[in-house]
Amino acid sequence: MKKNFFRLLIMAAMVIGMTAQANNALAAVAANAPIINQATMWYDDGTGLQSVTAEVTVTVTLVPAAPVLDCPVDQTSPYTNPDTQHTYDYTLTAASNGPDDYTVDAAVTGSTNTTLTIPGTSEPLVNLAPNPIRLGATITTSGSTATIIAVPGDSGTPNGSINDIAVNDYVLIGTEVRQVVAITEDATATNYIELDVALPAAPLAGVGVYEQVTFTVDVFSGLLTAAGTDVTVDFDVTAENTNADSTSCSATSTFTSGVAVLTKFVRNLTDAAANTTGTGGQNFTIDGNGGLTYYTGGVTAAPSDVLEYVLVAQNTGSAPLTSSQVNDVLPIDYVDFLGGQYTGATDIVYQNDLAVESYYTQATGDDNGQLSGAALTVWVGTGAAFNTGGSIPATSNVKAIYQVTVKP
Ligand SMILES: [Ca+2]
Ligand SMILES: [Ca+2]
Ligand SMILES: [Ca+2]
Repeated sequence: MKKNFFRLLIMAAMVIGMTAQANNALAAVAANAPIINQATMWYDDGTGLQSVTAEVTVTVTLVPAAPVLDCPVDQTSPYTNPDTQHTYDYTLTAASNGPDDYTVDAAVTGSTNTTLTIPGTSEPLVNLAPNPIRLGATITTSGSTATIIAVPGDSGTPNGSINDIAVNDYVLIGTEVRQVVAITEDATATNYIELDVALPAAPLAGVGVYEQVTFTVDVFSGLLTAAGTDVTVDFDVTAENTNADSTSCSATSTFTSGVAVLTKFVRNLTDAAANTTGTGGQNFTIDGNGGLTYYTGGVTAAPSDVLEYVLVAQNTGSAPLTSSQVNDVLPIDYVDFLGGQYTGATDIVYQNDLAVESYYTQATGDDNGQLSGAALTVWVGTGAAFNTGGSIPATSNVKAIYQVTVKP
């Protein structure tokens, strides 16, 4: 009699010892699993063999572990406005042996050439609801198939989930992610989780079943402070459980910046000598005429001389310039526009970034160039059309060319 009673005590002690030890290592048993031990005592009280039983149930405690966060790769795109945005994808996977609440946070850790670190500008946005989010988890017992996973009960009245793993949840088992299509709950016996697609093999006992969710984080450029220099935003995304075990991802968003430099060159086509005092000379080939030098200053002109202007729109930045157009206001008190000078009796020459020429009229609406009163407009760059500016690639230039006559 004494011996049996002693055995019961030993069993209870073993169970308690086991769970206490589990707190220091990765759990092999699911939280909330009921460990039921029953002892029986046999004796003869003179009327024959009798028995009494004693039962003790121990509920396995939660062993918290830092969640697993799959980190995205860095993103780069052209800066277009202060809310230029990158959206990053994350996967958050539970790692505790039972349900735990995870808080996801995002914060800028460093930035350059942007107002982003100034309060009131757009901080990264975590698109996860609810946040904190509860993720379920359990650990297999024996008896699984490849699609029906055997796990302990969660010691409660059936409530539509097993350790917060419910139908439609995604779970990671080994290296496989599956969706839950059905569960079978039982307060005291083995519970079952049915998967949408079979695993490669039935899991043995002791394999984690961890709920997984995906979410996105939006990262913004903030206001560019120096054109032509890229904006970089370094940020961390951190997921933390209720025990403050956390996992972080660091990433860098780069927003590239183009910068436009417009330079105006001129040459006196009538009087070559008037160009000898020119400064800032550069040679251009225009509509088949090569080798002529144009100047940024110092050119002289007499009444009735013909001048040719070359407007060079240059992108010295690292990103395309979009919506590009060149506008020039003619000094009509002194000059008259001189049309019909180019191929096909056209009025304006356009050279793209590969020096391929197009010829435009001064009329409005028929092509990418027009003269309206004193205002000359050329819509330039790749994809340009009438009234629509195009894109000038990084470190390249385009040109618009036209002629005027000095008033007599
Ligand atoms: Ca339950
Ligand atoms: Ca869940
Ligand atoms: Ca035109």
